[in-house]
Amino acid sequence: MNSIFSNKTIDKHIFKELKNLLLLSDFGVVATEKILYTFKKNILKKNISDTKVAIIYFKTLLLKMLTTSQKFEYCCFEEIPFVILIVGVNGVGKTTTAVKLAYFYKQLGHSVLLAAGDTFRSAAVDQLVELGLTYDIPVFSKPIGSDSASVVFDAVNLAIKQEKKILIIDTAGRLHNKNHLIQELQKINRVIKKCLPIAPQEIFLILDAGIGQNSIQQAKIFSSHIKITGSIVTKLDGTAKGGIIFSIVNELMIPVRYIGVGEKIKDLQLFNQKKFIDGFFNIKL
Ligand SMILES: Nc1nc2c(ncn2[C@@H]2O[C@H](COP(=O)(O)OP(=O)(O)OP(=O)(O)O)[C@@H](O)[C@H]2O)c(=O)[nH]1
Ligand SMILES: [Mg+2]
Repeated sequence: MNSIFSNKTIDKHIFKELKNLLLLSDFGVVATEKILYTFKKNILKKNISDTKVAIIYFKTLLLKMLTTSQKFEYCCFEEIPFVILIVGVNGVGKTTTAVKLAYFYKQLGHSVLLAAGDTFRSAAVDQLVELGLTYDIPVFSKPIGSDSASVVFDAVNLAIKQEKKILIIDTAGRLHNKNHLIQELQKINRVIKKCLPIAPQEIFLILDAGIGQNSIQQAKIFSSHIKITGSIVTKLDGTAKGGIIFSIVNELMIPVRYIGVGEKIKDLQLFNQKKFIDGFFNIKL
């Protein structure tokens, strides 16, 4: 961004270079066209020729785009237990993120229970139990092969009985195009509601920033079957440019709530739009 805006004046090349850069940074065609259309229109209308002015306008435009689409009720944990269901395709970081989230809330002083809803993969329960032991967070689990919905049913009842403030349910990775797996997720959702009609208060879709625009297809299909309340974009510490966040927020109107920035327990951050956009430029507004 800085090198594109390093010229003294605005000319037609800048629009083309911006378009290429946004596409290469995973903004996707729809968000890229929308951003450039508004940028170009206003630059020409307001007769802006100074790149310093243009860069400030461009940053403001990006920020506005994220903030207007990024509306959500922030959870206040009034109703307890506050149930968070973690969903997503294989390997995107669901289990790690569930534990990072649990740790994050624990540090804020909340009582948290984790539930091992992934009963498919042989190592899945062990992975969660081990992480729970490491960070002193209780984990409810049943042996591998148990019905996932029955684990969830017992976990919600236990969280109610023990008056836990937050219950975070990890689930098995499922391909968005495998119908029976998506139906199983709907069943888990129904079972939670049976125990606690207002729950799950949050359904977080975990998306891997490293796979770029493929995430959009995943998010479209998941949200056509289950009400996703927010997304957590992981692996932003890698080579991913992060433009995918604009597509998620703009095209799908799914707010990005947290971002994963590494493999360590503290590598989870509340998504901050302004900080995120600043990261594209290395220049503060
Ligand atoms: N660099 C980096 N790695 C991450 C991040 N989040 C998760 N990972 C890594 O991604 C890998 C998969 O993480 P898991 O949490 O096991 O993923 P999952 O979605 O639960 O996987 P399945 O249960 O097999 O579907 C692990 O090696 C994690 O350490 C992140 O934000 N940054
Ligand atoms: Mg997992």
